[in-house]
Amino acid sequence: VEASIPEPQRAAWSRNQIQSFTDKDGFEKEVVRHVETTLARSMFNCDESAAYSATSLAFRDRLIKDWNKTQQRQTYRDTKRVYYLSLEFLMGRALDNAMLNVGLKDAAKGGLADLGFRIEDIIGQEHDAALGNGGLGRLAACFLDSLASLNYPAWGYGLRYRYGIFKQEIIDGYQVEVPDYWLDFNPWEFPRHDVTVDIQFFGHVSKTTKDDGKTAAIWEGGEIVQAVAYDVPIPGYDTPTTNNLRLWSSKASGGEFDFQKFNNGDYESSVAEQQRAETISAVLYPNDNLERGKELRLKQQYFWVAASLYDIVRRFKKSKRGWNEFADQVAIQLNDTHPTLAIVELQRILLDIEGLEWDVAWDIVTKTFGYTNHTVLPEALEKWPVGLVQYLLPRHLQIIYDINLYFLQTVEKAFPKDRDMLTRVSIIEESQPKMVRMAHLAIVGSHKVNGVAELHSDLIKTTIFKDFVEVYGPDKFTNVTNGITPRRWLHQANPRLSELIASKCGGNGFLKDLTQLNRLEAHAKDAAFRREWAEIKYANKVRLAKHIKNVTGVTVNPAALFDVQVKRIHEYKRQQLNIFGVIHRYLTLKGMSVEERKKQLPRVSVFGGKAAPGYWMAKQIIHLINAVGSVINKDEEIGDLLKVIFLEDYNVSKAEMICPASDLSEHISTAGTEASGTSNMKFVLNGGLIIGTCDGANIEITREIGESNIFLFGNLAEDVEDLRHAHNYGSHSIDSDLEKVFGTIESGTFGTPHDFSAMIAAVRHHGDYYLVSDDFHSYMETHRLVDESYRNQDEWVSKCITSVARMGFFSSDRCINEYADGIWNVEPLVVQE
Ligand code: F55
Repeated sequence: VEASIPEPQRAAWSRNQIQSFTDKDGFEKEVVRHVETTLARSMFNCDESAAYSATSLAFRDRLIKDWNKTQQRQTYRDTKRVYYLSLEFLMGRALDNAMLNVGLKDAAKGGLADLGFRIEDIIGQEHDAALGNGGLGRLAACFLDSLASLNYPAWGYGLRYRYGIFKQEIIDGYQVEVPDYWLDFNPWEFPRHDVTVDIQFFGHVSKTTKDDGKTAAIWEGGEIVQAVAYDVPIPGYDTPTTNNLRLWSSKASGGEFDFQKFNNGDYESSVAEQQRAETISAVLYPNDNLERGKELRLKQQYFWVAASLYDIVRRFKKSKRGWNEFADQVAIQLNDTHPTLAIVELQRILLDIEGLEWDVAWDIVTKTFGYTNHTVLPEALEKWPVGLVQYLLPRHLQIIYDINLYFLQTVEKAFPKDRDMLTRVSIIEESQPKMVRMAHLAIVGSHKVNGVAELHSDLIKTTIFKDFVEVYGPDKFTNVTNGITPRRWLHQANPRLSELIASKCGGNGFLKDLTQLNRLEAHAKDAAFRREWAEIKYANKVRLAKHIKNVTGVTVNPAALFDVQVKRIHEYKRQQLNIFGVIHRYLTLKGMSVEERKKQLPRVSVFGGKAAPGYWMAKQIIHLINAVGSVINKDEEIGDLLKVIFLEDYNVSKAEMICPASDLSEHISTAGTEASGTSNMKFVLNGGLIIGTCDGANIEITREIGESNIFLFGNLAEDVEDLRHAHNYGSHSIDSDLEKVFGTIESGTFGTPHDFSAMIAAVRHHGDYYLVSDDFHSYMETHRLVDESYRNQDEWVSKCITSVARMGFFSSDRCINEYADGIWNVEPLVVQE
């Protein structure tokens, strides 16, 4: 019950909010206050960790005001909201981002200096929020930044994992996984113990007859787990809009313990139940582009989806509108198929709880949802055994069957004699055991389906979802090419470059309208500007070199060409192609006279990325990279000419250091396999060139920056099928240079050859599915072009500047505006301050 306080009194309180700091002195006072009161410590023994905590708390206070106002404004204006449902939000650190977005980083820098700290050290204290695997999770985080920066009324919904993606250690060249417990001190989340939802699992369905004579389904029995909301403020850049990311945490229902059991003396099983409930949000599944069909994963999905929908529906109901207006007020985007049960859950709410007719409900559902696909790899497409769904969510399975029935009826009308068509598009796969195909359900339940880069969006229309294009027509399928936020990936990661760019682009406007980068183009030919540009790149390389020395003990020459491939380790991303290429380079150098060697360009090959713990081949690739590094890095004949570094525990905050330090980055997936890629965008935006295949967003990057500014190589997506066929059925001989590489590995140069035999066999004997041998020659030739190009530094730097000038398209702001226009039909909420 709310206390009845007169409205004018409330308004007065609301106006008279706590004043937050606006300058250095105000910031210092706040830090001291937090150290001495919130943290109950003395300024005399305030270490970096305490300074981080106090600084974060000061900025957190600063955000709360705008956050509350934003929520009030959105409620008051009552406009359509966007809900972004994602099982992953790979946020990275929050403090630096918050300081930059509210425009008070300089104040904090000065204040911390007065207190005896360097701001970089304080920022470095923060633990990454790593609630994601890779590209998909980081995309969700970039989208939140853009949604807030562009003033869209938007919420993110996710799971509050106790353990994010594991921490990677490299021990004797092998990956070892260590749990990432990140919640010890997290000032960026606000527990909402009053915002809870009871989530039901298991049980059974019975039928009742309602007053009007119609039958209704009742889902009863089973068990209840409680979802508790934790809210994270998402500040926009240079705007008061501060949106909300709501993460759900699981808890046993009925509070701390089941008191009935407790009172019956069954203390242990009451604690056990508590722990079982908490398991649901305990850990992020560490697989990228692989679905393993675990029961707990399905529980996670339903738990999160049901809590989110309950919350969304509750908010809608407060507006006192009719259901016919639901889709005008609510847009829900499904980040891949992981939240697809939301479609079924909304239909269940409308049908079973709100009592709407099936067709009326279904119309609302399909108008509400949009689905984004992120992969065509078959092993990543989600399918759940019908039996498992039946057991966990009996009512949902019935609804899925009904959705499928009505859908197949319409297909049959359109394609009367095509039984194969029905089998192919069915939501249920008639296999042993039967499976629910989540992508099919997501397509049928959404009004738009999008891919994440042009090639990928074309591929889904012509391959995995071809039949659905026939059923629905082509307009249901669309493309929204991915983007990245220039705030984090340029301004925050590379402050000096950002400043240099601002000096030529008429200020910081480019951070909100990235197309303004085109003003740089005129300066690519300016020698003085190029010198400044190159000097910044060099300083960034020095910083990375220091980090490399710190963590690996290897000294690298910052004047060498830094060649970087950092991303999840996966055969389709072809880190094996890269390391085979490195071995080939090594053999070539070894075969040279001392005189010849002197003419060669020094290189540092940097690798980084995690392998899914159960992905054996990916772990072998990591082992080979480390084995090669440990031989080459101590070969005195080679010295600075070639170094091979594996940086352990690649994550968002390391990416912020690595991207600005690369000369060349590698995006070399087998054509047609990488849906988009987003690190390609980050590297180019930071003034590095890329070597890549005609895949994903590489193609659009090429179109934007020009063919002469990118090193493309390899076979095209359209040739992949024939090439694979040739490996399996034709006569196919493997590139002789690649055979030399294999021979060297097999001779024991990099340790026990047996350790690497499976990687070689995959190419030689198992059909070379990822076409490493087909692309090896053109890859090596293209690396030769890179070397040649890098020798002409003026031209190289010109290419870098021109490329950056043409990267405006790849802002996630452009991308979010396309979703808002073409899929969500929402508009920004103009802020009048
Ligand atoms: C995680 C879990 C499952 Cl079950 C399936 C996939 C993933 C995952 O992490 N996928 C992923 O990161 N996909 C990537 O999405 C990016 C953003 O759209 C793309 O750029 C990238 O090409 C794609 O691989």
